Amino acid sequence: MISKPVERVDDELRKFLDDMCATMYAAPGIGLAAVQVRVLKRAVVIDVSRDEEARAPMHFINPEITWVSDELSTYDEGCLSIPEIYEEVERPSRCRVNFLDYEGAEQEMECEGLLSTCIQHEVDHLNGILFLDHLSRLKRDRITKKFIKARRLESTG
Ligand code: GNR
Ligand code: NI
Repeated sequence: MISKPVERVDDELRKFLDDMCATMYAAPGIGLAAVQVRVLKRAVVIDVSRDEEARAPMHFINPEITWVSDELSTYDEGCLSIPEIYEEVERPSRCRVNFLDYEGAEQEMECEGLLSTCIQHEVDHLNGILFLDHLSRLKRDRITKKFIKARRLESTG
């Protein structure tokens, strides 16, 4: 499921981005891709500030990762689309991303730390990839089985 490029950054899109932020804060999460609210647009919001008093939402429209570092780092990732599962995922430590901002202006940003991990996680969503796809087959199978079992328990009460 691949999300489609945004054609125009207008008030309607900005309203949608504001709604996405509200959903992200309510979850709560540090990032959200439009596909997670069932809209197949290449739009992402992120706030890694972790300070409820001073929110710092970032908006990434049509984000493209143009460079990644050879150096890798590992982060214990979670995903709002895969509740209650947390796994260590290895990704490039740093990356550069091109995108349109809230005003529709072209931006380039070099990211590191949690922001780098998060933007890579979100761009994956736009390309139909989940963090589970970065795990070993063994780990992924184990999680899939856990989900199947949980669903079976739900249906049998
Ligand atoms: O809230 C989230 N936390 C998180 C932690 C580590 C790496 C990525 C993330 S993103 C996640 C929210 C989400 O699912 N975004 O798609
Ligand atoms: Ni996610």
